[in-house]
Amino acid sequence: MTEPVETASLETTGQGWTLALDPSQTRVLVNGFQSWSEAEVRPLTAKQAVPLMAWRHQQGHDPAFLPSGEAGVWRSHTLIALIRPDGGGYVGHSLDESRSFAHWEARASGSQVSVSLKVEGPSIPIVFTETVNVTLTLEQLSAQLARTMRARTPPPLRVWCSWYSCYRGVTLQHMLANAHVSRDRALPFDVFQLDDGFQADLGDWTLPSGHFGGHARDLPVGLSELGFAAGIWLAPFLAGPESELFRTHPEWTLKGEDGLPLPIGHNWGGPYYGLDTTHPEVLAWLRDLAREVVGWGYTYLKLDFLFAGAMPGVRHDQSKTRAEAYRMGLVALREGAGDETFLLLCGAPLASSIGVADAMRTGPDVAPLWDDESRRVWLGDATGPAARNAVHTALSRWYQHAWYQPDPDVMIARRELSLLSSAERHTLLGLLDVVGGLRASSDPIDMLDDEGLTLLRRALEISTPDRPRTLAQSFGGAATHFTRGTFNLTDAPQDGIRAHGYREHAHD
Ligand code: 9PG
Repeated sequence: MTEPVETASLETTGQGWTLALDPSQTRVLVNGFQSWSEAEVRPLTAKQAVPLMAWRHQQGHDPAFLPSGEAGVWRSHTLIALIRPDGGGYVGHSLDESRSFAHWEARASGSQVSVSLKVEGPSIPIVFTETVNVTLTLEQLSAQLARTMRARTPPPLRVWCSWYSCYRGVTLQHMLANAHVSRDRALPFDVFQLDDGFQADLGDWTLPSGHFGGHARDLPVGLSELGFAAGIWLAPFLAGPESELFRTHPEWTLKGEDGLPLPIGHNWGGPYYGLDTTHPEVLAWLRDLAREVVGWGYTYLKLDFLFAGAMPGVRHDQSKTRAEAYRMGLVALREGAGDETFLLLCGAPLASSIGVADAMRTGPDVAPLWDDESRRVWLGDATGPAARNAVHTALSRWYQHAWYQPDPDVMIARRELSLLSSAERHTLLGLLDVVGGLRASSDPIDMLDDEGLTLLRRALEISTPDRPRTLAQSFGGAATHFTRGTFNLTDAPQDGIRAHGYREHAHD
């Protein structure tokens, strides 16, 4: 039996639909929980991967609503789309994620498809509708969510980021040296952004690390003399187990049922804790932190590992939903940073950030290699750093340009210290072009020869977001067929496009 499909917005905490769609002819578009979680476009009968390692469930996914791990069952956050071979189909979309999370599931059942929605938190307006054009309907509903949540989409910036060349070894000198060379080569960067490595520990943001060779507050003046704005990375919701922050305020962390601080992820060689963003003292500390860093001269903050504010656990104010707790922490950071400061969020729940974020990482980290196949295929984890993972997920979130400026992560134009082929570098360039949004590079500038500099200059050209020509076809489980060009994310040539390649369509 086929039930009628709602076309008007309705307030709900849960709902189910049975659709007259042939599962073997249907594709599904899903959106993962946070920046690094997978987004994709797959045959409905295929299997949604879930990481084998439990510790990856917190850091790359929502542990309270994991990917299914089952063939024919697809879970998605905020929205879901089912696509027929003619490009029509169904779109389900939440229209407010400021206090609630919308959990969608599509299931192949016999000769039909069933869709269910469960809302975690107070009831929200949603739309579930049939359409002749999934792409356009998804864009329209995403834009509607953006309007309701008062999305900020300031002009995109061009950013040099220290992470993908210095990693945690970054020094004050590295930053200034790259800024110098960029000025000498007249590279059109707006911001030089210091990433992880300058700080003594997670949470101890105002104490420098031993190797940094100065203090983060010393950098903005030097950058400003070279004509660049200053940006800085923080993971403001985290506390390292050895940090001053954790030692002095263990009561500020998210707790387990046993009342003890709850480790919520594993990186930097060990576990770490998350701050309880419903605690008034934590909120005051977050406001002060953002205000202090802006006071040092930073006008651009990359706020990372923000999923920590939304993990399941016991909070000071137990009346708050996870979505509310997250948003309280985020709003505190915005209040401290001020309205003028540019906030790029990363590792962050996506739709719940609309209206506070200026920009958002919409995929996992790029890396100077194409694929980490052992982790992706054999461990079921496509959230790790790899060019393929970044391209795959950021392309499949193209419609999110209404929510914030998308950041598909950095271009890698260098040939040294990189395993990427020329075709793969051009695929990254194609990604930046079709996604629009932020432009970033992390190459050591003096490592670039003329060819590298030309590639970098092209990567820094701002573009308007493109849209898929079709979602009914894909070369590699993502939105790959755009109006400006086609991506081949598979390991074999497709339609004359090299493996891992991008073919721009002739303009006519
Ligand atoms: C700094 C980096 C860079 C980078 C961010 C983020 O899932 N993980 O284990 C995981 C760890 C680090 C990571 C992403 C995912 O990188 O995306 O740009 O700022 O932190 O430590």
